[in-house]
Amino acid sequence: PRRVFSGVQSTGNLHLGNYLGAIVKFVELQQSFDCLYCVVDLHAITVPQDPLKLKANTREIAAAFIACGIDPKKNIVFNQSQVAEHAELAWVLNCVARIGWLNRMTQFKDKAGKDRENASMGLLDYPVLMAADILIYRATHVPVGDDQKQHLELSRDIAQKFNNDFAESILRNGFGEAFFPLPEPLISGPATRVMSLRDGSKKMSKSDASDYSRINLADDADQIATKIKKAKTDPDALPSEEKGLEGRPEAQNLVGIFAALSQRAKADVLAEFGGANFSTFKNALVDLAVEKLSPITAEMRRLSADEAYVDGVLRDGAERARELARANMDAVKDIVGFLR
Ligand code: AQP
Repeated sequence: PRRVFSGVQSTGNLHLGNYLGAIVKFVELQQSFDCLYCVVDLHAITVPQDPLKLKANTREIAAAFIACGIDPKKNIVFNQSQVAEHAELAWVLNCVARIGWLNRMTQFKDKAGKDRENASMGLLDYPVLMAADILIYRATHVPVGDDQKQHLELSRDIAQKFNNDFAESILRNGFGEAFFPLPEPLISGPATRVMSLRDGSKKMSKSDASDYSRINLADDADQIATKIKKAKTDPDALPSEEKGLEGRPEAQNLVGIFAALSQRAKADVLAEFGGANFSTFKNALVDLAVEKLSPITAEMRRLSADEAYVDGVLRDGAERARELARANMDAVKDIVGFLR
């Protein structure tokens, strides 16, 4: 069966990149797949988190999922730490993955910075836990932003190596040729990598020190307008064809955002705005962004305030997730040779 899994870390400042790169896809996919959408709080603590804020951030992401249109009855919406099998499978996969594979991960290199010896073990192990998140449900499809492509490839390598290492036992236990499907990344559309509004060479990020670098889903209309109007651009007018965006990262980014928000192709947006200067285009983008994001922001605020409701959704989702996870973990135990 086709099954979707994806996660968002509960690290605060959920932004337009997370929305267009991931959450919009989550909403589309619920029509044709069984989907699990997870607030990955175990991943969040790979860098230090304030315990009180972590809980609030977990609720905020769950509220954002629902506010964006994810139906928590139709799909499974939960937070990772409530389903112990994620960490349990991660241990087994740690013994499958190779240290060299993890040392090559660019996100680890970026986040660990120069003082690598002092990064948490968890930060290095982040992609293995991500593989466990996906594989514990034997998910087949994973919608993510472009920055997660390398981690998804690693998940496939880990699944493949597990299938190879335990091939005989998998067969003996009645699972045929392979136990884990190789999960397919779903990365598509005009905004798979939304860039910082201050620097077209850096991705829009939760942790950027400048709040002007990103549009947060919690921003109000005035903040959205100010940030878009202050966004870095070059002095030229917009081109009328896509190839005119080459070498103009900021223009590329704003046109991509416009296209994604209006569900149009970039070429189509440029056919309309080619020759216009940035102030005209930015005004149109402000109107569009406010129109699309304001209802989400309002609903997110309303839901975030209702802790009992959000906690109930996550508890219910965790119960349903646990049932699937437990059956697969039992199978993994049999395959690996653990007595139970
Ligand atoms: N700029 C982006 N453009 C498109 N997609 C993005 N995603 C993140 N940033 C962009 C996608 O959002 C999903 C959830 O990501 P996450 O919870 O791992 O968030 P993150 O990548 O940690 O977010 P940041 O902003 O990048 O945090 P820091 O500042 O810690 O580096 C994923 O599918 C991701 O691809």
